Amino acid sequence: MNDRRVESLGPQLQAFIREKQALCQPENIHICDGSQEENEYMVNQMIESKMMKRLPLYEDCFIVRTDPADVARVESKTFICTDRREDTIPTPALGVEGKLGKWESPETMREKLFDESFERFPGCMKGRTMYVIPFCMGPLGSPLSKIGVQLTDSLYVVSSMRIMTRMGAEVMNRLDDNNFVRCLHSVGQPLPAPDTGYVWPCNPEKTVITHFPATREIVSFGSGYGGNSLLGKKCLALRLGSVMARDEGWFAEHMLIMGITNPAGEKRYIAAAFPSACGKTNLAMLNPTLPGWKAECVGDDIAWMKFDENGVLRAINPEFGFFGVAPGTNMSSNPNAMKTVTKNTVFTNVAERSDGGFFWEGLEKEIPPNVAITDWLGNENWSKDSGKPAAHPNSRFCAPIDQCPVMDPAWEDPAGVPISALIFGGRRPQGMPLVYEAFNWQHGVFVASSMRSEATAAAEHKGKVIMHDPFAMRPFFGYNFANYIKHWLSFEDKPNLQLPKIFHVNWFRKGSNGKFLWPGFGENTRVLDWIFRRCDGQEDIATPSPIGLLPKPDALNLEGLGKIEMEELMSVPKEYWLDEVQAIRKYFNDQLSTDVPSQITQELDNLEERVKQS
Ligand code: GTP
Ligand code: SPV
Ligand code: MN
Repeated sequence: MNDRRVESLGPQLQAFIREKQALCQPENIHICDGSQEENEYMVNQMIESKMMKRLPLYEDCFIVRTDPADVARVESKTFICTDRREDTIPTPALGVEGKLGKWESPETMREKLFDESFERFPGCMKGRTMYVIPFCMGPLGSPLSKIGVQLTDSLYVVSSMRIMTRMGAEVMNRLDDNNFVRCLHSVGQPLPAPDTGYVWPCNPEKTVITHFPATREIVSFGSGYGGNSLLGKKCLALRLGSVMARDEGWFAEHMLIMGITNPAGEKRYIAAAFPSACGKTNLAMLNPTLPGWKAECVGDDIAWMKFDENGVLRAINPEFGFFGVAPGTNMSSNPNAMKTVTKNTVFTNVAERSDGGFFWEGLEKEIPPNVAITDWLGNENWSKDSGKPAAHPNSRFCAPIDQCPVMDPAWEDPAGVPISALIFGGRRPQGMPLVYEAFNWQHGVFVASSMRSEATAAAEHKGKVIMHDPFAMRPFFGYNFANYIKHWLSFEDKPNLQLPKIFHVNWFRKGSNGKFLWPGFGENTRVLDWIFRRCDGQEDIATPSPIGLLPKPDALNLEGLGKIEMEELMSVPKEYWLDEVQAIRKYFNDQLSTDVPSQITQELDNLEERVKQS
């Protein structure tokens, strides 16, 4: 079936499809055109098979429940495959386990993926259809964009890729047969599926997510969820993206992009990197609480950035949709997300209401009384007395980006938007002030390299440990982190670049009562206001501290806020920072050993000296 259409494709793409068809042995091949009719047909198939359910309260919204064994990205099963190990991961100190990615040789990994004896790809699509998805990361025709083709046996993946990327016939027309990223994905479960009790095919025991930078290939087996299966996102846009960025002199980062306009009508764009589930979507769609300010969204998860011929750093959002964390989203924390997700949206692992609506933690005050709730596992009459969450903590909405009411007018500009500031941050319950500015580019790269954050449900980590997550990229580096730091540092030496200022923020500091010291969300405008004024060159609002430049005591606009414990929120406790310096030093020594760039060691020594002197 569909043979005539395959034969009309370019020889390289044809060869790719034929080779994988012979390997996976699907029943059919379907080349996706991305049309509305095609999507309706697929949605109906998913509804018929009971994998998907309509949420009748909204327009074309659907709910999907996964197998509880397949609910998040799996870092422990994610590999980058290069001939030389040191191209992919730093060499840790003797006896230390490397935590900056996983490496395998291409030969060994190909055997594990494609050899019969490992029971992965050979015959894995028997009884299923192989869908061919041409997709573009970035605006069609932008010099910064990249085209990929994903083969998959998951209808959920096709439908989600249609939301998350520019996908279909128009991309196929523009595809350069000699230059596309080859992506292969299977849920890893031929039909008839074994009865797991869930209508969600997957194969957790055999799951692997693999990347082959040399041949620009991605191969993913066994998981249908998010970053494991929507291969344009973390796999292409970040892991292979960071390799392409290194080779071609740009940046592929885990960053939101937004525009902010002050009451005088001046506008600046910023990009901000926070680890998974640490506030990118919320900041990207910010509803400013300060009068006269405007915030507009360009992207909420990934930024591709390149200096233009005038030395201005320009950013595009390679995505076309939001795959956002549901819990915590409500009309007061993120009204713009709430407005975005009431049509054409697929919800995964949220809870369902008896009136045909959705529910998750944080919506308690926004649902009608007396509705019954079915939790994400399908248990009816959920009650919070059960002590278990109704929605999985990593449950997500997948929604078209242009439905967001605050998209920036330039969000699809093929040239990208000009970036004035780069912001890094994580969940730091202690010790880390609300905001500080790096002294210069090299210090900023050090600050980003030594970032830490409390673990979240976006990956398989247990508990709330404070983990190192440099650049918020730990799960997404496509090559050796030591070389990644050097790539960032190298821009300081290039002539005529307008290097953005670098900042660090922390919305998550807690007081002695265990409560957040800062109200966050829309009130974060007050921090952006300070950052904006620093970018404008205002000198008298910052004061040096051992860790960087802090706002002067009255420099943050706190008008109209209730009582804030500013001293506690902004303090830089000496004992805490001496420990922090030790932790960072140990991390670099353990994880990068002799590969630590000398500038980073220098910055760390300087930091230690300044803290000791304080
Ligand atoms: P990924 O999509 O996983 O990359 O994550 P993200 O960085 O986009 O995370 P998101 O914005 O969805 O953050 C989700 C969590 O952060 C929710 O639990 C929010 O309630 C919480 N959060 C976001 N902004 C703030 C804030 O300003 N203050 C506080 N206290 N919590 C926040
Ligand atoms: C993240 O975990 O950082 C995400 C969600 O943005 S996923 O695409 O599942 O990786
Ligand atoms: Mn993310």
